[in-house]
Amino acid sequence: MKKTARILFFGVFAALATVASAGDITGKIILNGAPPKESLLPLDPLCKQLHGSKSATTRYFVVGKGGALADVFIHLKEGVKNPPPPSKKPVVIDQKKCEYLPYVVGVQTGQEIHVLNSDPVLHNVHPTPRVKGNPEKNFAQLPKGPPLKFKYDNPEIFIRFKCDIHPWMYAYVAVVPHPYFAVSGVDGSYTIKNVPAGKYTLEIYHRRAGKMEKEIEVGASGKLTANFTLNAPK
Ligand SMILES: [Cu+2]
Repeated sequence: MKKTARILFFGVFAALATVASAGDITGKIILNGAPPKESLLPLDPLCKQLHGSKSATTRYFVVGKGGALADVFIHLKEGVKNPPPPSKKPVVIDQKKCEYLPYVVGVQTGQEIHVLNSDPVLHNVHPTPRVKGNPEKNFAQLPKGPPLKFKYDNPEIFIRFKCDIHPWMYAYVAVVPHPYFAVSGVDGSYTIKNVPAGKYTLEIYHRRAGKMEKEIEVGASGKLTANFTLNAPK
């Protein structure tokens, strides 16, 4: 085989091997038992106006059909080797009707978080990390003002983002050192894409229902299902 042909041959082989050695992890998170009742948000008149006739409640347990549990952070706690660099695409959190949307997000260390203000009211964005080296910051943000940008170099689950003007406004950001994470949707399901073959500890973390973990192995054939059931607090 000529040298160029050989390089091409091995190039194609390597590309195929790369494709074949990564898989998606999918699953569903169920809450077992009835969640505690949510509380009404103590909206001020301006924020109340944005909600119209609808009231707003805390979002401690967002539960759908059959106990499907949203806002669970799922990530590979152990076993990731040589993670790729963080995506240049920021994770976006918006402020709408004086609430953070989404309530829970994941981000890779070094990846930017952009906080928008779609409201016609002033907010301030005040993350309060507890891990050393993750800076506490506090910025006012004008109505429909430019995005505020944040970035964390150290893993931390969760960093609380709050608004000091509206003391009911919270969002929770999970920072991990790789891109293999997801947050469950309103149907309780999640997908972590393109996980390299290998053995891992998969952890799920819901702020109120707690944590669980499973040892998993992503094989060369890809596709792995990992479902979890968390118990509602008594
Ligand atoms: Cu606010």
